[in-house]
Amino acid sequence: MTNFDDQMKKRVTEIRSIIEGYLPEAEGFQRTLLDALDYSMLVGGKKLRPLLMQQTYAMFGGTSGAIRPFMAAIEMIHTHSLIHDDLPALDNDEYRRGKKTTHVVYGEAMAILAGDALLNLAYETAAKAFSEDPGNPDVARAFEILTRKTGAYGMLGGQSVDVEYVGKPLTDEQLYFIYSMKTGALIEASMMVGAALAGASAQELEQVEAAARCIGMAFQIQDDILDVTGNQEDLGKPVNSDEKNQKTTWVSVHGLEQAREDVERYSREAVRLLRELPYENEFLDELILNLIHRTV
Ligand code: GRG
Repeated sequence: MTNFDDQMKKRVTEIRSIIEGYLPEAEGFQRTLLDALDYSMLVGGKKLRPLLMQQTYAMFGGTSGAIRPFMAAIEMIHTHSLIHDDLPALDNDEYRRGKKTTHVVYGEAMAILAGDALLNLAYETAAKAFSEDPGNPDVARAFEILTRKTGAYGMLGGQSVDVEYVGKPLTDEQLYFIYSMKTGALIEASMMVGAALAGASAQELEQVEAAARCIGMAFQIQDDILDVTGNQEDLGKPVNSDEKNQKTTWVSVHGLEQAREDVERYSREAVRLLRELPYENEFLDELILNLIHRTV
């Protein structure tokens, strides 16, 4: 195992325990809802977004515990999006993170409610950062970024266009819009929250946003590639889902070879943009470049 793999394992384990600390006990009359919520959060996943947030925060010299509730919150928002994305009304998928999806285990109505509850819990959790670091104006800056990038001008905006154009051709501009919003926005939020909370300037935040957008593009294009070339056992979710759902993807428009080149180009561009900043984080650079070859 390389030094990078070792560090990665250690950090993901640490992130899992941070997240667990913010999850509610499944008790009370609403126990089934809380159970569904815990199931979805604890079932697996790479924890990439909290990791990117933590590493960007560290790169900008952040040291406060206020990053922890934000790390848990971004994973809650991400998991909410997966629960809802898997629903019969959207992708209708039965497996996610190697386990049955939330609607298969708990029923469709409970999965809708668990997704909604998780989104609310995310903001409730992020708000705890205000008491972790009282009087720090960067907490409010980070909070605003998190809320904006998740909604109609971020992830949900992108997803809405994705849904609207099912089975229809897309222009390059529309495809870029969908990818940079539905997938890119949460990665932008992760890294920008880290940078903002550590006191980054407006100009530095823009640079982080541009780098994160490239990571988001690379990540989604690789997701398209794996949907065609991967297998369910490794991915923990069904393959050929895009074809089944009549989705126009980067691979269906540009072909596999071009898609692979674009993943590499976007990833290298992200690292180049980060290296222009007067800070350094070797682990973060390596993490981004490793995503080019990810198989899960
Ligand atoms: C509110 C009805 C309703 C729907 C929300 C916004 C949304 C649906 C879905 C988000 C869009 C989405 C699922 C984009 C795909 C992004 C992506 C590649 C997710 C997989 O992320 P990984 O690989 O997953 O990091 P793990 O399981 O490792 O956390």
